[in-house]
Amino acid sequence: MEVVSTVEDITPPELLHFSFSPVTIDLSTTAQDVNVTMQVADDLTGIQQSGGFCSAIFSSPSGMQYKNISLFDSHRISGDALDGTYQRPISFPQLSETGIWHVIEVQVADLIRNKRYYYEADLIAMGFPTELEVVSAPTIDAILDFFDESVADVTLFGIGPGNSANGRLNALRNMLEMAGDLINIPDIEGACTQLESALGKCDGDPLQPDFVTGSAVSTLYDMIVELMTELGCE
Ligand SMILES: [Ca+2]
Repeated sequence: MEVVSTVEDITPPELLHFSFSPVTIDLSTTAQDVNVTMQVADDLTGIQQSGGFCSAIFSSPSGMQYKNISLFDSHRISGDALDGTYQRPISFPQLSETGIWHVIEVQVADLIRNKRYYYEADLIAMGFPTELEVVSAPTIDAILDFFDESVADVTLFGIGPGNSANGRLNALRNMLEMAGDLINIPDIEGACTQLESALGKCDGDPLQPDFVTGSAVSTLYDMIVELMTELGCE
């Protein structure tokens, strides 16, 4: 009788937990950290101790921006190499793409590099979160850019009796520009007053005739409201 004893590790680790916190970040005024937590277990060799044994990739809404986070031994907050929980913050800078970012891949590997990949559908099936909402209030420059682009696209144009349409379009732009000057002083109260007036010219309220119309108006309105919220207007 021949007894062959082979001890080999041919099994990649398993992801037991994946989460991140918070699930919504606001980049209006500063960069924000998102804390990524992973619990990973392996049968024999344990988690690879260097070179990013486990990692996660966040993809921006357009797919043009990626955030890759690698978790090392030093990030283990409990357990051991055979079953441990790891946590590490990942920083999202200001001006990152806004919208819903997705965790598109989590990779885990053991000491001899047996690897396992979890894609977004796998993570969802396992009950783990994959969506991170990134929000940021628009700057006055972004609003003015949107205004000018919309005028160029003819999705925003002036309305008014007689020949007043163009004058009203320009008047609204001047209000926004003035708000920008006041923000820079800074005279936030004055800026809020200007923005409030601008809002009244594109809110669709029949009691106060709008200065502009077109398919871009609702977005313009939303951008002004977001900026006012950010400034703390009221
Ligand atoms: Ca293994």
